[in-house]
Amino acid sequence: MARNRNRQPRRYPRLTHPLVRDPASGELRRATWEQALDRAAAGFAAATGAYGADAFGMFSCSRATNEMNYVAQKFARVVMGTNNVDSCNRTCHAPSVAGLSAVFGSGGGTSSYAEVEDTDLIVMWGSNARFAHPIFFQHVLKGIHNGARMYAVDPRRTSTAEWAESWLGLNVGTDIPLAHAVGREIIHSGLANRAFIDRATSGFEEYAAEVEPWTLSVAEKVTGVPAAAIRDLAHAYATAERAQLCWTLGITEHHNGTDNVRALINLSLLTGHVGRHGSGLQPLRGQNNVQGGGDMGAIPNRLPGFQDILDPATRIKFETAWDVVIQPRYGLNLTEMFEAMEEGRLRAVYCVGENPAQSEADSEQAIRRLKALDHLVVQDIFLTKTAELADVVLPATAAWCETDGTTTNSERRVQRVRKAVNPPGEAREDIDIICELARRLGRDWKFTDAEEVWNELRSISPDHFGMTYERLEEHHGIQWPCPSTERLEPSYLHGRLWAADPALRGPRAPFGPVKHDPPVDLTDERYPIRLTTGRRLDSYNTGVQSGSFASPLRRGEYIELCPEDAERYGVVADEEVRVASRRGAVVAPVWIDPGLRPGLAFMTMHFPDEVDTNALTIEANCPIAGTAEFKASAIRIEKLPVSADVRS
Ligand SMILES: Nc1nc2c(c(=O)[nH]1)N[C@H]1C(S)=C(S)[C@@H](COP(=O)(O)OP(=O)(O)OC[C@H]3O[C@@H](n4cnc5c(=O)[nH]c(N)nc54)[C@H](O)[C@@H]3O)O[C@H]1N2
Ligand SMILES: Nc1nc2c(c(=O)[nH]1)N[C@H]1C(S)=C(S)[C@@H](COP(=O)(O)OP(=O)(O)OC[C@H]3O[C@@H](n4cnc5c(=O)[nH]c(N)nc54)[C@H](O)[C@@H]3O)O[C@H]1N2
Ligand SMILES: [Mo]
Repeated sequence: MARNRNRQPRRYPRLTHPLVRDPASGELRRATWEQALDRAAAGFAAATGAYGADAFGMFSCSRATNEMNYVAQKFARVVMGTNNVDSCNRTCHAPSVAGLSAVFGSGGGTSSYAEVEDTDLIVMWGSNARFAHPIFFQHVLKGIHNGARMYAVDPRRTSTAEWAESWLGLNVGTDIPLAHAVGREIIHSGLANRAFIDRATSGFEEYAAEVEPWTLSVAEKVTGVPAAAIRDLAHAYATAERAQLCWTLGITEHHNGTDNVRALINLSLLTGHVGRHGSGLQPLRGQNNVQGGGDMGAIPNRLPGFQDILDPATRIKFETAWDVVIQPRYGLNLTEMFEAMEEGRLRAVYCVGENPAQSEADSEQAIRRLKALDHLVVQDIFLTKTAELADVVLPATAAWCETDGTTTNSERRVQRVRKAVNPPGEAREDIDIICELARRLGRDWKFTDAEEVWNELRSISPDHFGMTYERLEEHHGIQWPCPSTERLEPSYLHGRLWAADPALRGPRAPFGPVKHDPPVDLTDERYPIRLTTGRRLDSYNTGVQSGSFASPLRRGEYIELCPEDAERYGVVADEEVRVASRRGAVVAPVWIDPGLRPGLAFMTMHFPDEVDTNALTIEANCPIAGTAEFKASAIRIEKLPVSADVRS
């Protein structure tokens, strides 16, 4: 059988000089900065000149600094005149932001990392933090050491679940039934926090009616989790003095991701586990600065400081500061921009530090749409698959070691990053490149350094006003909100909900009576296996950055199956099989994981040049947040004819 043991991922060349597509040969050729910038700017001007400002879209980099994201969204809004700006938040935690904002008015996680060390219960729901958030997980381990209990809710018995007191191995896409059964059990056992519900929430009766049919035994049938384990989680969560409910993509990357998030928030409202030290909600964010990118306004519906574009007073403030008229409507999000490419409404894209040709669900469709653009400019540190499709490729510095600035982590903590090494070749800072393009398109922008950008942001974002670079150094990072230069706010959000004085309590937090809605890509006789996709500790996203080092510890892509399924399909470890979904097919070797359950398979997204997992996934999007259902596809596996071995 074909063996893949020694496969190593593709290494991407670091970009050291600009590239421009030669019209005669169709090839990307080395160009001077002047040539590349002129060509990039001319293409943007041509597209918007012919089709209007909304024919332009910007993808902003969640690996880069806050300052870069601030300048990027300002470029879209001020230079190009559109709110079409977004980032990778759309593919991961947009449902968390949408759900939290709808309930609390703010999209940030409510607690701090340190609070998991000082709590009584940690619930890791759809999160493999041991692999994907190893720094946060150190705090979790300290919490367990300090006596906290931990529960894990995940279809797979993950490395995170290994540390838990109880693992609830649910069927993919059944989180709402599970959460509703937990809620019903809490209500029926008289463990709901009536005082908190009465004083700080709304919509309890409607919620109680919605969860009423979800008895433990009904939920057991739908979720696959034993009734006793559901009951145990309900009692542990409701009776804990303090509890942290943490979630990630197992909750959000579904066609109903925002509803899933609401189902979890409901549990915190039911028990009062929010707005106090040690009790809160932690959506552990994805890329190192995806929180900051959104905070800086690199999203289509918010201006910097998470201020709503639809609010006229906010718009006037920014219009005055930026000397521009801001469109009084939300722009297109990343998902909608891809749909607009298909329909010919979006003609030019400026893609900074994103690799959508490999990270979007249904990659064949995504590549076709990118190819249909009149003008694609990619600004990256490596020659990615997306860059290979571009008209102009601009080499940037790597934010994490070659630039100055700040980033914001998932506990809302803004921290300094500093330039440690010089960039290779002719690579230039992201902010400088954007300003060069702005100058060619009529705005004479020049920032002396990142601090000047930051101070401009501070002047128009009350949540950041108190964070001078000096104070960020002094306090080793500061969490937002930080409206004053004199004091620091509590490390957790929404303490107002507990205020004795109703006038200080602010708006009530509404329960969300959401309904179960199973995955869109149904399993059937032809596609009997549920495929879920995710991450491993040793690799990063589409592998562009992590692919550049070779490690004997790292295995490439596999289709992971449980031993029973391997036997059922007559396949053995390392055997190459064809994996097919309703959208595409790939060939991958088999890995046997006893942590999976029958009918469930797992693949990563880390080695798309070798095995393009996203050729299989479905672009079924959450209507509220636009996030695709990466976590639930239907597949089948087929044995390959013996002659196929020859290819390896
Ligand atoms: N090492 C490493 N770390 C990373 C990354 C990386 O690529 N590599 N990427 C970063 C990014 S961008 C992000 S967004 C985060 C993501 O961090 P995580 O969300 O923790 O990572 P995933 O592995 O994508 O998914 C988490 C878990 O969801 C489970 N799951 C699947 N379907 C369901 C379901 O229906 N219900 C429930 N409850 N769970 C389900 C999966 O089995 C998986 O264990 O990680 C960040 N950190
Ligand atoms: N099947 C499947 N697909 C998924 C997911 C899944 O769970 N399953 N998860 C989704 C999620 S959560 C995410 S976040 C996306 C990730 O999707 P992407 O963001 O498209 O993928 P990355 O590989 O993280 O690409 C980031 C790019 O930024 C570049 N970069 C890094 N630093 C800098 C810098 O300082 N400046 C510039 N200009 N560029 C820089 C890197 O070289 C890289 O090309 O994938 C999504 N796709
Ligand atoms: Mo992400």
